[in-house]
Amino acid sequence: PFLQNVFNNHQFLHSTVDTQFIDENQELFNLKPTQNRAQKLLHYLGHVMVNGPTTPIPVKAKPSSIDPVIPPGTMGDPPVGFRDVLLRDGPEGFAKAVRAHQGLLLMDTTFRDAHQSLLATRVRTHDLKKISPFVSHNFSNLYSLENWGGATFDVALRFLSECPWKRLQELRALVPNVPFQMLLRGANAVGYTNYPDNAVFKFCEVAKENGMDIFRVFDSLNYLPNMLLGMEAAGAAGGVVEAAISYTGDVSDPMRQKYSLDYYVKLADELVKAGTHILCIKDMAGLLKPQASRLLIGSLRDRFPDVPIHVHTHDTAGAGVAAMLACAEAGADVVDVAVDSMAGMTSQPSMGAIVACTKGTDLDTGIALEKVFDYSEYWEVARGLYAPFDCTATMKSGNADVYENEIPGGQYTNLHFQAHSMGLGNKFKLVKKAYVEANKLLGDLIKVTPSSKIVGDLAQFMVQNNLTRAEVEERADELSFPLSVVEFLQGYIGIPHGGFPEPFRSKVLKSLKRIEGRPGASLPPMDFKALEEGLRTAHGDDISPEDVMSAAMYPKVFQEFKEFTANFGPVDCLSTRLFLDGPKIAEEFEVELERGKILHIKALALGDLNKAGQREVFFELNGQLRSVLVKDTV
Ligand code: 3PY
Ligand code: ZN
Repeated sequence: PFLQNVFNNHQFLHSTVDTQFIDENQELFNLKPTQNRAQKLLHYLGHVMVNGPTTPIPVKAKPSSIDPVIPPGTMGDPPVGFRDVLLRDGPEGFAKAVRAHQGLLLMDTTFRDAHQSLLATRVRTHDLKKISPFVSHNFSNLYSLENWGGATFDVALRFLSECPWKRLQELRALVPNVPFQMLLRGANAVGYTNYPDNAVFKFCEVAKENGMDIFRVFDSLNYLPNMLLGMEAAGAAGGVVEAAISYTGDVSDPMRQKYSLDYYVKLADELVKAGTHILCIKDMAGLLKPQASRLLIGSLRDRFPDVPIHVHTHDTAGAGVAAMLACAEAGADVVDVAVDSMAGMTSQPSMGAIVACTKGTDLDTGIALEKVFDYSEYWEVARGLYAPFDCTATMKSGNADVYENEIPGGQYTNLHFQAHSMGLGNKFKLVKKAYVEANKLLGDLIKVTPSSKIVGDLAQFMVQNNLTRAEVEERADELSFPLSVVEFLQGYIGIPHGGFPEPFRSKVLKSLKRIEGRPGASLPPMDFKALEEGLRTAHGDDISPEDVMSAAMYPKVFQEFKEFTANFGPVDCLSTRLFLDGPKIAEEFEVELERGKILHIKALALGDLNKAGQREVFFELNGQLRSVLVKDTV
């Protein structure tokens, strides 16, 4: 029977009622939860049909209408993997097993860094979930699957209207055997600035409870006190601690001595002394050439025979495979790769290439190449859904100029997008040159989130104001620098190797406050009780510990996320094309609201603009006519 409620009451929909209507028609407000959710979903679809995507689109391209096919090979229980070792033997036992393993181990970055680097971090849980059982069954011998942290936390909430914690929970349920790995920005957690210590600790605790295993901890200045804080937080949560040294410069170039072999080895000494389970070299820009790899990894291998070494790189210049093979030959236990169709350029080097090149050698990965092909085909098609975010719309190749500008993978893509969207597509070189100059002005920094953003902000400032490095230095006391640059000089993210640039710093700061030592040490602890109470007051009682953590990291973004879901409900059940573009008129489709609850929807028509600037959008929902009124904001 056709259920009468406010959502299909004509009078109500056309706003011809006053508040008395509620008193007189109480029965219309008896909504079942799923009915309510279904109506919200129609509201979302109607909204997208009228106003276009709810997330900013950098490229004028439509999501592909071809859906990826899940390859076969997911029957029965998945084979035992390294996560089983971790659960049985703990982090130390896991580290021992990794070190003792014969052959090269891989971390797959497809679920995190690959799409952060190529697709503006926009890959949705929906598409990750679909391929997860295949990964669990066919890639059970991975060291880990990197699927969380970095920019994914922020982007999920801000641009995909998804809860990042739910992503973690759902993937965990689908992949019980492969360790999950996240990128933790040390004292910056998954944000862009230092948080109070208790927020970092709590963040790791909740992440571990939700299924995270390995915490790759770095600091954007390699500032040891910040790194130690992140390591302690990950360790206290019971996670595997993977301390990561961010790599810049070129240890094989005797002319580049600020970040010398000795610098890295000494830092590694400190991290090993602090008890890291795994030691990582994080080459975020892809600067590690084969010769430098042999020197650096060879030295670390000799010095720490028992510590597993893990290497991360990006393929921006095109030498990623060569570098990772050199690292493996020099004694690295694990290297990072992305599946072929999500690899290359500013992403990680290709999984298929590494698997094929090591096949039959001492470094054999034990991964079946045919499975890599299947996995790659899924992503090749899935990638088409993200055409509006794909860097290949404008970026056609990698570029060895990264050895000069040292721009991290994800940022390289972002800056490229930005230059094109500002009509400076033919001036990207200028932006990159400014980045080099900005870096020199700031004293030659390690550049990775958030220090890379600070260098990028200064570079943009120089391009916009047509300033050379000499001019900026000379006029430092009178220019209005971006806030991020000023705060960096104040010490808000820590102290760079070699100290702050003088006299530049003093000229910019004048009498502004300077933070001594580790910034988090002087921040008051976060009051989680008060935060939770505030959230309950604002959004009702349905607030989880995970929500509290989201609000702790990104208060405004979380609030907007809650407002979004109050209006539209969760939208992660929609396919990516429907999420981005909505249905075409007369299109019929199914949406699984939750397990077993399937909605059959047909988009019927889009009404004319009414006097209030709204349009009525008509659907058929499980055979019944429904409509929603949507404000036309285009
Ligand atoms: C991040 O911090 O998100 C990074 O990927 C740094 O390399
Ligand atoms: Zn990276």
